[in-house]
Amino acid sequence: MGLLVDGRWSERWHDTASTDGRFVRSESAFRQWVSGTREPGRGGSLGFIAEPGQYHLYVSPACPWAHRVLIMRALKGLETSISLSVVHWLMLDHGWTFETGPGVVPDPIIGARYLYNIYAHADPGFTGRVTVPVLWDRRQDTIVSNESSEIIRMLNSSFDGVGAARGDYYPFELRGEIDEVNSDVYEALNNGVHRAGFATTRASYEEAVLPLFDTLDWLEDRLAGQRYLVGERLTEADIRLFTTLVRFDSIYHGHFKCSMRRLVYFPSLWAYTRDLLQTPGFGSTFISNTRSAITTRATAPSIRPALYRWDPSSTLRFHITALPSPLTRNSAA
Ligand SMILES: N[C@@H](CCC(=O)N[C@@H](CS)C(=O)NCC(=O)O)C(=O)O
Repeated sequence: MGLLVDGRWSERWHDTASTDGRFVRSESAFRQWVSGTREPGRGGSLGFIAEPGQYHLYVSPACPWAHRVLIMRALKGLETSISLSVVHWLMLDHGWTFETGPGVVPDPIIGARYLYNIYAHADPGFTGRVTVPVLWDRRQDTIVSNESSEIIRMLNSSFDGVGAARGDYYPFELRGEIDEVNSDVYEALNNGVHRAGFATTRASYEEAVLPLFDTLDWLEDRLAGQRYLVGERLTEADIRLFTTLVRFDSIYHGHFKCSMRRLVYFPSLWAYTRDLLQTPGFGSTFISNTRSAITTRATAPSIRPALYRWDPSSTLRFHITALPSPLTRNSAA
């Protein structure tokens, strides 16, 4: 576990000493944009143009941010036009690697041993965290983006003129509401599970975990009366919520101490998660040997060891006791 400093790998975990124990996520560094026209892409001067075969993705199946991208790639039928590398499930001293292991798909671009080789290839003086997902441009030999929320928007519409499947998951008329829901879900839940899991003080842990469960209550009410989060159709808001929910009971409840209640005790949220799991593009991108985890809480071999062996979980190292399920919330939980 570490980061690149001036293009050189340096082993260190997130600094929580300067943030009163809070986990503060770094901003993604590469923010160029693939567009469907010959206009220069948003946020970049190079102009990345959608072409089948030109782009490559780096993912980890354990990662909820990468999972968003895998779902959108599947929904838009882009599996053959955007190729894929999969890192080893275990992230230790060198960060994500391409060591031989179950499910690993090696790097075809430079034959990288470590994912940080890819970042350093794109920017030899790069300083920052080396994260998945990464969208790579073969033609310009560089990283387009390492920000999942933006990669899914590119996949949603930029490849429509070059063979992507029909479907708009960020429709114009729903954008305002999608953005609002995304923002609440991101803050309290998508990032909230990590803020709870990586907190190094009791106060910062509670600051994350209490709003997290309030947000689950709010979502439970909202989904009691509607099938999808926004409007009457599947949108990117559902994709973004799903990748956290589908890992909740098997990973976040125990490992990140989000243990005030299990997802199975939220009837609408639980039904929603199972409904989406059966939706094409969702279940198929959730690696098969982890599927049983959401129905039985059985071991999920490809995700759980990634977190338990790597174990930067500050809740364990800093001896923060998980908040239990208050009787007033749900006595069965
Ligand atoms: N904002 C990024 C976050 C990506 C991210 O944090 N990925 C994690 C895996 S779930 C990672 O690669 N972490 C490695 C690190 O922080 O060193 C996105 O949404 O794409």
